[in-house]
Amino acid sequence: MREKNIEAKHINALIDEEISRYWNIESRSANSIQIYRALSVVIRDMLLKKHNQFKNFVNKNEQKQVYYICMEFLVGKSLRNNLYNLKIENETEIALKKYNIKLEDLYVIEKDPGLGNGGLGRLASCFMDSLATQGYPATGFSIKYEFGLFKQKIIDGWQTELPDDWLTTSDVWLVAKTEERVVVKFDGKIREEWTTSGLVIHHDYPTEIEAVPYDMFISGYDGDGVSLLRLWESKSLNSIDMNLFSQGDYIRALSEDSMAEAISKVLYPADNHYEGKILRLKQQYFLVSASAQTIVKKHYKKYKTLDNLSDKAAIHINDTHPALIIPELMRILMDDYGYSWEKAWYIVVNTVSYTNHTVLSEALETFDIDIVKTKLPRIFMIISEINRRFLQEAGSKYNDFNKAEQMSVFGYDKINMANLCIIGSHTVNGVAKLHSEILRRTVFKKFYEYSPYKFMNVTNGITHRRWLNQSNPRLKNLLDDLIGADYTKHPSKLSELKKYIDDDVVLHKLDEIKYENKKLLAEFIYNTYQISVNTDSIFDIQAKRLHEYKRQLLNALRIISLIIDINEGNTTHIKPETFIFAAKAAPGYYRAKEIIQMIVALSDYINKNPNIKKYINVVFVENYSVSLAEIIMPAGELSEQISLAGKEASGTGNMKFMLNGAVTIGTYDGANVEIINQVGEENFFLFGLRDYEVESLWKTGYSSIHYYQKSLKLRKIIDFLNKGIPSKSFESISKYLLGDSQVGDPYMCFADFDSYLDAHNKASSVYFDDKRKWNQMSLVNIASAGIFSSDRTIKEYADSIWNIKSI
Ligand code: H2P
Repeated sequence: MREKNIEAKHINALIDEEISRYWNIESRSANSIQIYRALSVVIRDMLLKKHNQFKNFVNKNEQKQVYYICMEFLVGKSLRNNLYNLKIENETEIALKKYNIKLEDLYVIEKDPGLGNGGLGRLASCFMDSLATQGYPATGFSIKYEFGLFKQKIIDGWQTELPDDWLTTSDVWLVAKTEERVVVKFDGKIREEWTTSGLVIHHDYPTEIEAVPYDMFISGYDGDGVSLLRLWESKSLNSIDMNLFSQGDYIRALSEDSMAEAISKVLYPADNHYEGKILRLKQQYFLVSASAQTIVKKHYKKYKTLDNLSDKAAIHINDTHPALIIPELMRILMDDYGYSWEKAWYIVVNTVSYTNHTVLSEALETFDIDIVKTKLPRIFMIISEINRRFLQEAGSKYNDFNKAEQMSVFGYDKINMANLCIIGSHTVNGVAKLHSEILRRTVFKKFYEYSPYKFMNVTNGITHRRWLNQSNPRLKNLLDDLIGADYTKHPSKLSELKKYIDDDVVLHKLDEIKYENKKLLAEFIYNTYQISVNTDSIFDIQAKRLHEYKRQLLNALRIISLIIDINEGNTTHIKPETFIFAAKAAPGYYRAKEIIQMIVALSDYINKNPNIKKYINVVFVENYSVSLAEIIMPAGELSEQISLAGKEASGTGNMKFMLNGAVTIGTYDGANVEIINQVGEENFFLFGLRDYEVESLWKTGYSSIHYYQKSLKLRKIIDFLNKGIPSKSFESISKYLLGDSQVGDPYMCFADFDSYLDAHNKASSVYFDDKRKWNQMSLVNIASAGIFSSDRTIKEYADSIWNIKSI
């Protein structure tokens, strides 16, 4: 179903009207930016209208809806996605002829809103698409960071961070709803008083900040659903101190203003240590308070009670970042609506659910007790009471208060947000089977023993409509021809491709498509970096956040080993291979930045050495983003998913690559495990330790030196690093690997090195000696990817966690 009755001439009329209204000119003389803005406004308003109809229907039927709260939403560009989902790309392309411009020219104008670090934020955005497409009523809440995550530029080999001013073009997708702003309060003192009507809490709030909503609409594909993403902007309420201003002290008069507005300035990079981060705490409370107030107000207005909140609203907290919504809802219910603790608690727990996305201790957020106490005194009081009651209950149940204490929200001087989330939610889920099992077995063991019924798994997914249909049009066309376009809404139908497993024509076509996509990526690389890559080589890609556990370093060590072999003339086993990396490192994460520096140095070295470049090449693509991923994924042949087993919660890049026909080289980790289940071990290059082997190796004492001494290759690699690439020494990395003051090689690259090389050898012998088999492997991967569509993921959340129905 195409968007009803939209023809090119309607689109023209609407664009013309916008152009004349905004710029008071004839559309024929408008430039491409004006046309981009006008068209985007036209589409945005179409979605707004459609969303209103959808909302009215949901309201009329008193349907339950989900509120997805997340500090990150990596939405990617909107124009193409919306035109595609509304099925009016062709009509728009025709309409644009009038202005002598192509859609592609408009797509490049739009800037990627970088409102996320990586998988977490992109997952949230895929969910908005799948919710809308399947007709589930949904609102996402986040912050309108003025500068999303930084723009990455490599200067002299080192990652440099620049501000990312995405709003200069993408602001057009936002609709300000100033009239729906709310006030968020910080600081102050609390005074309790017993009166005849019970305990009364007096509270003064010296700091009041306004949260102004900006709405973005995310279309569903071929249906009536439209998701709403509401982004909050912080504004100072007392934006100017008139006293100071009139005394001529302009700067001080404005300083409160800029402090308040700092809340929605930038997105915190992942992997920064959060302790003591007052701004981060303020951002989190700002998001949840504004969102909770809105949800409650809307509900109360409609139902005149909050007793049935959990019947009509499912509030999902994505990772611990929005954990404060639990005490905030308690505050609103008790202080603003007069609920008793017991009744309020019942409502809150039955409304809230929580997803955990990591087992890494540094990412399991904690906040200093003192900071929370000063900044959010009432919230602190409520958290303390939640904890007191919980420990009381658990202590009595166990008849052991010390045992209960192990689940406390409070550490020595910290508040443990994950514990708060588990206590205050009705369901807790991990994001892949293995991850959920590890949560139950290790990180959340005590809680699992206490309330096993709360824990479940929902394996992540990606929207194949963006990651295949839109970003890989050649593959989409082939699939449409072979199996029909039904898979677009019913991704499990991708499996029908399997019947072509022995069809040489189809296998050849898949090969051609991959080659064309590789050419596009090669062109991009050449145009951007003047590096030419061999399109007949295997494209081996690792694209994800840079983190030690994801082991870009392991990949780089293999590259060094190949360079050493080539330099020694030992080339019989070496096949043409292009290594492509794309990754941002958190600005304060020195080791990650050093690994980028090393990869860039390898790239420079190879590009100056024709003898090495004959065989292999390395490219580091800067500023990884959703849009870049859309060029990279379709071109991937070997997908590097090589985290240390037990560390990657799920991964979603692994799903995007397989959907586009790449074969994975990977460890038994995260969703890789489920990919193997789908494709079979024969269509996956598996290597490395299993998670339980990693655990037991830690327990018995991991010694990288042991592997180093046994392996001539590793010894040569360390010599190479110490000598320098070509003159810059990477001795600090060799020290890191061998152990200096700490345990060497904490993510066990050495332990997995030999098996990693074996897996690569297997991959290259299939690719270069039996291309037909490789193409079959690729086909099986595409055909098995349906289960990793976020449509399936969302259906599981809807049925088993949120209990919401699609319209
Ligand atoms: C994280 C996890 C991934 C997971 C993703 C979404 C935090 O993303 O590490 O394993 O797939 O959430 O659940 P990332 O590392 O890409 O930032």
